[in-house]
Amino acid sequence: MSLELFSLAGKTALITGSSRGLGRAFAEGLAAAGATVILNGTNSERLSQACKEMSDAGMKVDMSLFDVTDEAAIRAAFDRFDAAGTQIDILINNAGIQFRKPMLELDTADWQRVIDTNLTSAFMIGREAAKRMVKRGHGKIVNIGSLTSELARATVAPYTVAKGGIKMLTKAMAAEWGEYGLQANAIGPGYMLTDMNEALTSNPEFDAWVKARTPARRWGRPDELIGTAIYLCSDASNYVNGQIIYADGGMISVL
Ligand code: GCO
Repeated sequence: MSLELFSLAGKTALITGSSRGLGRAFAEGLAAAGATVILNGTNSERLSQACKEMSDAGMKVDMSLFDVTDEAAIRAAFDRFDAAGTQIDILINNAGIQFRKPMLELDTADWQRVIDTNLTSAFMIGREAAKRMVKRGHGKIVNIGSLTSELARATVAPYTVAKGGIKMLTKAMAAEWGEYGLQANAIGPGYMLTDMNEALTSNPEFDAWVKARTPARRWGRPDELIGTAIYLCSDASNYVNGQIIYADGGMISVL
């Protein structure tokens, strides 16, 4: 048995929401494992900058600008991949937003926007990728869940519901696509040091709560998710399907 099992050499990975945060960490990690990575986002300037930085660092990288909630744009992106002969071997459905407000005050439009971005997008993009992966008899889909895939926190209901849905969508993907040689799994990050959580990390009470509630007694860094991502995107996990792996410093395992 060699570490070749974890190599992504010759593979192409599409990572949604990857110009910054967790998505950028996944992109750099998979590139370091040998993959060609395709960055995705909706901000052309930020995406181009990320692409340049990674290319200048010697990584094999490309970019695909599309809104993960726009079905026509998703289909057009995959048509472009087909026309260019680009085979998406790995999909990481990472794109997501957060919107913190108590449900009694929450507008339905804001609820729907979070569900569309964090959950329905993973279905739509997963479907387009799987249509092609099924024909080839192999493919890896990694959906990004959350601690809120299991536990609810007040004021983040749409995010929680979407991430709970991500856990079950992952199982549904395994149920329907496992027989065609695809593996669909999920990663459940803990409280990570990202832009999305800036309002929390800069709140002394919340910061203290995270550190007291987490066995590791600290926030996680985006790069600490890379090993789990490489494992789930590589041949090392070919008999793992429908699972969610929590990289959360132990938080979800303790009261
Ligand atoms: C929040 C946070 C969490 C984390 C992460 C935890 O407001 O509670 O944004 O949702 O981001 O998802 O796993």
